[in-house]
Amino acid sequence: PQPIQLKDYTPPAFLIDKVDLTFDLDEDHSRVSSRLVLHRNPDHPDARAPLTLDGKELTLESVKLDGEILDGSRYQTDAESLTIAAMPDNAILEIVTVIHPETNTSLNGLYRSGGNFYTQCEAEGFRKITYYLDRPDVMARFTTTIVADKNKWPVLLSNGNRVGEGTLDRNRHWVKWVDPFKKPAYLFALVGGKLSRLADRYTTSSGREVALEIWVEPADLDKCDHAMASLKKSMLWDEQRFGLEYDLDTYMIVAVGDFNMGAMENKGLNIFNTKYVLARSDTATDVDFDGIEAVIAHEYFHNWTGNRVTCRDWFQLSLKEGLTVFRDQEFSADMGSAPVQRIEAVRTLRTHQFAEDAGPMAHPIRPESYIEINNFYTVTVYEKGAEVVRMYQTLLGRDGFRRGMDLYFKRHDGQAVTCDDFRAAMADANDYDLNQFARWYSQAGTPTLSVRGQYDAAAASYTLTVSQTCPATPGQGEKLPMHIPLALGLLGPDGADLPLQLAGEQEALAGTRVLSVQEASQSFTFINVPVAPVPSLLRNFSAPVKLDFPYSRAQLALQMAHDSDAFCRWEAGQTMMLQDLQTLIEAARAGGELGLKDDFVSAMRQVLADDALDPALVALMLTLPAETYLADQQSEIDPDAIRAAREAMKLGLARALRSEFKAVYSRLQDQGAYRFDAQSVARRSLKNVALSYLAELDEPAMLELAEQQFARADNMTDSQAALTGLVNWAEGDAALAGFAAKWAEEALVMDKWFTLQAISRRLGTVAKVKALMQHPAFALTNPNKVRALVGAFLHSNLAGFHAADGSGYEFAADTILAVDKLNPQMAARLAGCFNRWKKLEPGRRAGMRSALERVAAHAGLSRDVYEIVSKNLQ
Ligand code: B3K
Ligand code: ZN
Repeated sequence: PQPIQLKDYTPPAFLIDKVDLTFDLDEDHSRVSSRLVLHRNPDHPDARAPLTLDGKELTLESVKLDGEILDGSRYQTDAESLTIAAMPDNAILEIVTVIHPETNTSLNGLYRSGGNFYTQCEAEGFRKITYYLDRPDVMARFTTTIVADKNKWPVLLSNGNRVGEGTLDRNRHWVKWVDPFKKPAYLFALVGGKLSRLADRYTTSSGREVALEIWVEPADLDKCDHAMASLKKSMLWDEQRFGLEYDLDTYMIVAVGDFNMGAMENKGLNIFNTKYVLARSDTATDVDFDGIEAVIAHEYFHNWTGNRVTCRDWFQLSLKEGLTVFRDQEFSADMGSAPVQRIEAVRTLRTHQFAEDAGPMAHPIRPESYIEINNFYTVTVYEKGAEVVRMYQTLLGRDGFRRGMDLYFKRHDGQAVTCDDFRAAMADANDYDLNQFARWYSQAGTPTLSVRGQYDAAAASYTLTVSQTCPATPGQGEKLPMHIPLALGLLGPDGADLPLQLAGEQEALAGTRVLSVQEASQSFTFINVPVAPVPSLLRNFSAPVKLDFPYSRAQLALQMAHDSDAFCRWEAGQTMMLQDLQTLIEAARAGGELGLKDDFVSAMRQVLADDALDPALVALMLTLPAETYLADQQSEIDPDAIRAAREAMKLGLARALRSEFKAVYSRLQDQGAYRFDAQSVARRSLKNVALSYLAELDEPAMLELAEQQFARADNMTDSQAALTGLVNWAEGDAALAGFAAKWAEEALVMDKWFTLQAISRRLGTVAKVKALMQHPAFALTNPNKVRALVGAFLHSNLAGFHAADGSGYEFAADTILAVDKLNPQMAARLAGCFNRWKKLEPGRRAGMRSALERVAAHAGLSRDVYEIVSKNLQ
């Protein structure tokens, strides 16, 4: 397969004004009739260019041009397209194709799930429905008529407004939908089936009445309230923060159990993974509730950032995704605790995106080439993309950012545009030079910011020297300096913020300020600094970089206890924790003692005793970094040493702070029934972190705590936390069995049951995972199940996956190949488990290499998996 290049972009030869679709849905095939009104694009360089429509896995029945049936000599087809060479400048093209949703296991295009019909068209799924110009810069007005059996598929939905319905012979009925907004094909959606609806209403700030509908399988109707509440909050927030209102009379969300990702922002008809809609306190955890709120918001926000203004081509994906993730992060910060949200976002970025940036798939947030676009829905495009958007706001201020957004919509509403258009709107609205900032879009890799401080007591000045470097990434050896906002404060000996005054400034300002770092190396001098300060750097994580500053242990402890910036406070703890984990990893490799340092233990004790701190922040400060993140800090990865070190730290803290953890655990026992609000969530999170430490102690009394919590819990957060503590011990078996019996009918709860075992240090072995794949609740065709069991094992169980005998690698290769036959997108996600292979110790490295080579050599590999394994082997 040949890569597609950004530099090869050309405008489409034709544009489509209007498309009328008729779907005739049935059990063993479906027929799609399409009528396109097209005209030649004056912006295309060749005024006589042929019309080439995209199409895949379609059975063509007929082609009509301006009313005349074309015989086979007038057009050509191949596996991916239909071409008509002699095309008038204006034309009406009618095409009939037959497709097979009932055998479509890729979950891309039109497919079946639980008897119902659903679509997924982003990025290039529409071409599996009918021949079309399946590219985001072709925007058309869609009309959709759906015909189907009345009893089997009573509910028929598509984008826009329902304008008609009726009955036909043979017990069939039809429904017609018109979407008044022009849109690219990737935003098309259709749903047909037996579904129940939760209905509500919303009145926009300008008085538009919007009908809100959440459609689910009838048995799930009692799990939609949180999603509906989240939708209403999102609608209000976007009006208040960005002045953006909803624009149709109906907003529909449909939940489906077979879905490749989280959710999809189709115009007026979002289709969601059930995981991001369904929640009841006994089936969903606090993390699930948060996730639903965030994903509902994300898809809703896409209506403006993505749908009203869309991408010119798929290289611009971060234009809509980075921006929309930033918007959902800001929303979540306003709904709950802003510092907690920020720290969690940073943790995700560091654990997953920094790893991507350091591996064979490293790419800038605007990639320059791809083989399969679905492989580029990445943490880089999404989460690093959101960090880049956040940096505009950090540099321009909230009001400046809003001015930029307003100008962006004023200029580009209804258009398909590029990341440069967004940057230009930000620059022009604020008269701010963002030329150097463009490098964030073109350079891959995580920059390191090295900062050194020099205090001059005689001059009462403090000079920070800031230098930046960025490691080479595949295909990008040379890197130029980036434009980096560095937010900082200076702490006095008591940990309080000192006033900040740069040389040349008239006044000192209290608190945080943002330095604009643009050179490879540059200095900033603060004056009137009365004492040698401790710099509080990269406040609120003001840029997606690695920070290098030689903090002493005492300075870290001071920041942990006093920094006014919650992120820096957490970060200081993480830095100390990482230093000590590194020492433990080295000791484990050398077969030495695995003891904890006293200053670390007392700093942690102080955190635990600090009643003034938000319990959620305390919980985060006590949470150890993931094994995979520790792996990424090593020059050569030894999975067993990493696991041993991490467990030694957990057990060491549990022993040293046993009574503190017990006290916290008892203090935070819930009074009364479950509530989902920031305060209750925070209390539960700290209580359950305390339990997770106590459950490390090999003491019957501690396991009893977990058993009691498991038996009494009235909510899934507490139930899952207790079970997590138990599964590492033999005592967990009974609990696991009870859990499976109780929740056999709840697919999303069974996913948790699979994951717990996949990542358990006791159960998470290759043999156990293989056995679980035979469980009746498991299905290789269902992405949630594959992610819950196989994905969790390959991606989150470092020592299990990297079993020294190589069995994990053989299992990964076999499973990737099996899934690839069914669902290439899903298989490619699993194949990412090899991305670290070059950094493993030599024995495992050889095992990974041969598994990778076996996958690469397999005949009939999808483009998706081919791209991942070939880039790994380069
Ligand atoms: N835009 C979709 C993702 C589509 C993924 C295609 N493989 C969901 C989202 O980001 O909101
Ligand atoms: Zn998105």
